[in-house]
Amino acid sequence: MKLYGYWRSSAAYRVRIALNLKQLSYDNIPVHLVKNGGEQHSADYKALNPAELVPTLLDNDLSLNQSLAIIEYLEQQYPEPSVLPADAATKAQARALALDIACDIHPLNNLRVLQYLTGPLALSDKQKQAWIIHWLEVGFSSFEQRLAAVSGKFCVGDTVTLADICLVPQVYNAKRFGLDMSLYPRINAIVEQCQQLDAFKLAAPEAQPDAQ
Ligand SMILES: N[C@@H](CCC(=O)N[C@@H](CS)C(=O)NCC(=O)O)C(=O)O
Repeated sequence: MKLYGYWRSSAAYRVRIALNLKQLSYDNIPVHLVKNGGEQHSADYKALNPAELVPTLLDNDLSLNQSLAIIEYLEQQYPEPSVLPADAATKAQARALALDIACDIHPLNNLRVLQYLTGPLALSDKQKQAWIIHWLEVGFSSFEQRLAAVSGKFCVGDTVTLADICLVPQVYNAKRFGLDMSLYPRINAIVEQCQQLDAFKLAAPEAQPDAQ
């Protein structure tokens, strides 16, 4: 398998965690999101992924985008260890938390959105920062509240699920953007648990060969 990603991309980070949990080897192909105007916009990469976003996973003839679709594909192909609970209700809870991050938090602070704010919309850096923190606070405070009902050692009970796979990269992003994390004790405790695990350690941005 080949994973086109970027060390700081939280969506690629999700896929790296899942590949590591399942102990799958892969070739890491860096796509630099900033250098030369962003390699995701190059003709070669556009041919692979017309959305001009990372990650993209190649598995023989299959080319897949969307980190959660990639992880669900890995889950079906390589079911052990599972990252989705077997029980229907618990599985849906894990998916819902993952989607809270992947659909409702992450896209608002994605690079191209921020570039549009300060480019065509001519917002200042201060306004951009206010936008980033506002949407992170909205998303993290509801996520923190939801955890009260479902979390154990991890987001849903005591086993790593898709929700943790999404949470850890999003917290990495939030810290990079300067969010005050002291308001989210449940999130912090879960991230600390995850970071004890090799699969998470090896997937960390700073551990990637393209990290600068
Ligand atoms: N929903 C997509 C999001 C992909 C995405 O937004 N990737 C970001 C990096 S985390 C990206 O490639 N950004 C480049 C850009 O905005 O130009 C997924 O989960 O794979």
